[in-house]
Amino acid sequence: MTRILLTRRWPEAAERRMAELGEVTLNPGDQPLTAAQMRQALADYDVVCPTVTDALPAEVWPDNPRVRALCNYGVGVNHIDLAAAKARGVVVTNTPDVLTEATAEIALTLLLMVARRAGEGEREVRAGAWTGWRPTHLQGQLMTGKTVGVIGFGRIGQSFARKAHFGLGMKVIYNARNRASPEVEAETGAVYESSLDELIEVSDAVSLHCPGGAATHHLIDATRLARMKSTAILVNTARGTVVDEAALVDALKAGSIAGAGLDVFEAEPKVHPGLLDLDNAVLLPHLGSATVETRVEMGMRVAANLEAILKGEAPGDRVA
Ligand code: 8YV
Repeated sequence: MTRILLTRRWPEAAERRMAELGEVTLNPGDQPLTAAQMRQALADYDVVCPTVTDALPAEVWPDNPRVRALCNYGVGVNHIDLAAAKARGVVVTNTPDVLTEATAEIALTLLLMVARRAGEGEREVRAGAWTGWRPTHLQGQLMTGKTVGVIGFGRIGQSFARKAHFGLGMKVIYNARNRASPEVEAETGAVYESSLDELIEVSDAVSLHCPGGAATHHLIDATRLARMKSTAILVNTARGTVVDEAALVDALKAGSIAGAGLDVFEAEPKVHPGLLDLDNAVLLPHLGSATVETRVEMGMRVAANLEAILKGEAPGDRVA
């Protein structure tokens, strides 16, 4: 019987589906594995299904791993050293597509929350500090008709562009390693900008949709933050490491940008203490894919990948 480990709690329907594929070990306490527990898991199981909270660097691998597949629950795989897995003949899969809309929705949520000062307003009401309507109260910025710069133009970046352009009437420009096809540009309403710095300078809001990892580490640093308009908003639903969090705190404090909406952080679940005091930052606990439908579908996608692997077929979402 194939020994399968789910490192965290999954929605019940998805856990049941995984149990049809082998002898499944669940994590009812939902505590993240330590590095030592992960090393042991790689030695004891045929299949490990990690999440973003499981670090899998080269050093964690035991000498004689039993694991043949890492079926990640999530699309981002920056927490897994893919070369180290590959070197050991281990197949790695992820769960694209099913979380695209949910993550794009969270980016839009953050954009509007920051622009319309929704976090501040909510805190004020709950604190009993609201003194009533007045013309000068908590004036934010209209996003309709403004320019949003999208950095990274995969499925989530494209979905966000569509929602911002066709939903909010925003002008969308994007920068990515590869320019999208004319069909995709037409269908998303997005215009390619070959210069990242130019995109950053002209945008009223910048939304990050690139992968994490070394190639994008601190892509948004103090210099790029300084290039942004003083009225601009930064939204990060990608990976915390894409933004230099300390530099962002400085920029927000100095008012060199207007605000930031963050769903991801450099050292999750730790949040830079400077961010906690800032009214112009909206902070969410990595909720990008957190809808009931999406989290079940992510599990089903893992199951589909694993089923293919167990049959000796190529899994749909192989990343290594
Ligand atoms: C997931 C995400 O919930 O899929 C991703 O890459 O960032 C999240 O939406 C998380 O990664 C689960 O592993």
